[in-house]
This record gives sequence, C-alpha cells and structure tokens, in this order.
Amino acid sequence: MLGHTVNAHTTNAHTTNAHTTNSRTINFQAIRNFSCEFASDVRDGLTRPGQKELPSKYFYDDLGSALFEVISHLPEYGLTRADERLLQRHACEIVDRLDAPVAVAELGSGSGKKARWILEAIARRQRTSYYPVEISRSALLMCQRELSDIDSISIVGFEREYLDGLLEVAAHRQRSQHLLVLFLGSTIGNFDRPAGIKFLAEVRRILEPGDSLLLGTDLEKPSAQLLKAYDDELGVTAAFNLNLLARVNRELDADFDLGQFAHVARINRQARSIEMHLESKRRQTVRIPAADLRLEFAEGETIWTESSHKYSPEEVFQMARAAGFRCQAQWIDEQWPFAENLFIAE
Ligand code: AVI
Repeated sequence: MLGHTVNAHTTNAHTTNAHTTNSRTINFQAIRNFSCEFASDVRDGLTRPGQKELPSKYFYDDLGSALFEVISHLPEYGLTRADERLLQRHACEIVDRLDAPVAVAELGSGSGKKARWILEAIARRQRTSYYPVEISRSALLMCQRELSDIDSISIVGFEREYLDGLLEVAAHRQRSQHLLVLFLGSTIGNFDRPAGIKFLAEVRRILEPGDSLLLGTDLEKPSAQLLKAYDDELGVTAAFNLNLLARVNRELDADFDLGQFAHVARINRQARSIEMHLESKRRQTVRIPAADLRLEFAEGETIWTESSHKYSPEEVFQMARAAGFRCQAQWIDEQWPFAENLFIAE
C-alpha cells in the first residue's frame, strides 16, 4: 500500500507528488495538458494525406494496458513469455557482466514484473536504485506493489515519456553508479527502423561510456505465426486495437461506431513488420468535437494503428553500432524467436 503524500508542489510544466512507504519513494512527475496533446496527435494522424494513422502509444490507457496484459497470456502471442524466460534464466549472467555498483532504469516498466529478476540478482550483491519510467500512473503504483518485497532497493518512478524520464534519471544517478537501462518487450519494434536507431542513439547520448542497455527484440518468424499472434482467436488483440477508437470516444467525445470498424493484421514484407489497422466496414462520417474534426471514411479505408518490426539476430549488432553502443552479448529463446541483447555504451 502507498503511504500518505508527503510532498506535492506544482511547477509550470509538471505536477510532482512523492509518496513514501517505509523505505521507498515514488516521485510522480506528471505531465499536464495530456488530453490536449492527445487531441492534437489524433487530429494530425487522422488528417494525414493518404493513410490515416493513430499513434500506438495511445493504446495504453488503463483498459488498453489490461488488454495488453491479457495478450501476453495468449497461446498465439509468445513474445512476452519469451522475454520473461530469457530474463529469468539469464539475469545472474547479465548482472555479472556489469560493473558494480549499478542502478537500473526501465523505459516503459509496466508493472515492473520483468525487472524483478534483474533487480533480485543485483540486490544479492549491493543496494540499488530502480527508476521505472512510465506514462501510466497506475502502472507505476503497480510497480511499487509488485517489487515491495525486494530488500535493498529504492524505487523512484517517473511518470514521463521515455527520453524525458531518462534525462531525469541521469540527473538523479550518483556519480559512482553505472546505469543499466532496460528496454524490454520489443517495444523498439514499434518504431520504424530509422526511428528505432535514432531513439537508441538518443538513449546513448544521455548515458555515460560503460553504461548499458538491455534491449529486447522480437525476431523474424513465419508469416502465419505472426498473423496469428496479432489476430488471435479470442479477439483480444482486436479489442486492444478497437479500444483506441473507444478511447477517442471517451476522452475526445467522438462518435466512432465500434461495430463499423474491423481489426486487421497485415504483413509488410518490405518493412519486415506486421501492421495493425482498423478498417471501415462502410462509408461513414465520424465526429471528434474535442479535436475539432469531422471525418469521412470510404468503405475499406483503414486507420493504421501500429507496426511491429521483426529483426534478424545479426541486425541487432549493427543497430547497436549505429547508435553508439557495442552489443556485448545476445541470448535467444528456444521456443519463440526473441533476443535479449546487452549493449554497452562506447
Ligand atoms: C508492446 N509491443 C511490443 C507489442 C507488439 O507486439 O508490438 C504491442 C502489441 N500489439 C499487438 N499485440 C501486442
């Protein structure tokens, strides 16, 4: 359970609340004007000439995050389980490769469940700090609950976008500490390839030489397997995708008729990715008052909501070099092609 709020102050851009328990602190660096940004991103994406788009980062409101958690249990979607298996099996070996003392930051921590193995392995040799960076406050709260039994760690959470949060972490770190950044679950795959490398280079710029990045990457696999993973029999991924329209309805007063859009998963061979779209079942008009928008959809027209890029193991080494890292080690799961990669900042 969280303790009482002991410190809350407002600055121009952010609201900061610190909650304390006996030994842990979570700072919530909240971003104001979030719904304004949402409205403008929705407007930009849906008025783009040619292909309409919505950014995939907006999948993860409370309902979307819960649906993603269910996806991670689906038999067709082995990605999360592969990530977890590798972390569980190799946490000690990963930690042994790092200079001590080390502090851990996680970009998109979710509930912090995956960081547990790494944190336990570090906590066996030293006290450490864990800095989860998340745009979801409820996920940060879950992090604290999930990890509250590990002795010897302090948790400071940042309710921020990845790079803003990492900059805060860099400002908090002690000089003597190495930083290990976790970017798990192949979230990197939701950037297109050049943007993914640019993002990794930005992470590198915030780090010091010798710091490390543990990067999860989903690997290439047969199309049939991929299509099932992103269009499961129970329709959970369809609900996850459609929740984006439901969220626009809830938060921006829109009138999307969810029954008139269908979830579609498509392979993009050139991009080596799988895409998710929402396809209009008929000609229709949608109003989004809070984004000052009236949209026409043709029958069969789609909104592109996500791309999930898949990698070859060798390509990951090149990505590391292109972003200013060296890939020191790579672990590949035997059941689901997925790699955990340890990058060292050069
Ligand atoms: C979070 N991300 C890596 C997931 C993926 O596989 O691209 C999101 C997801 N989309 C559909 N299913 C899962």
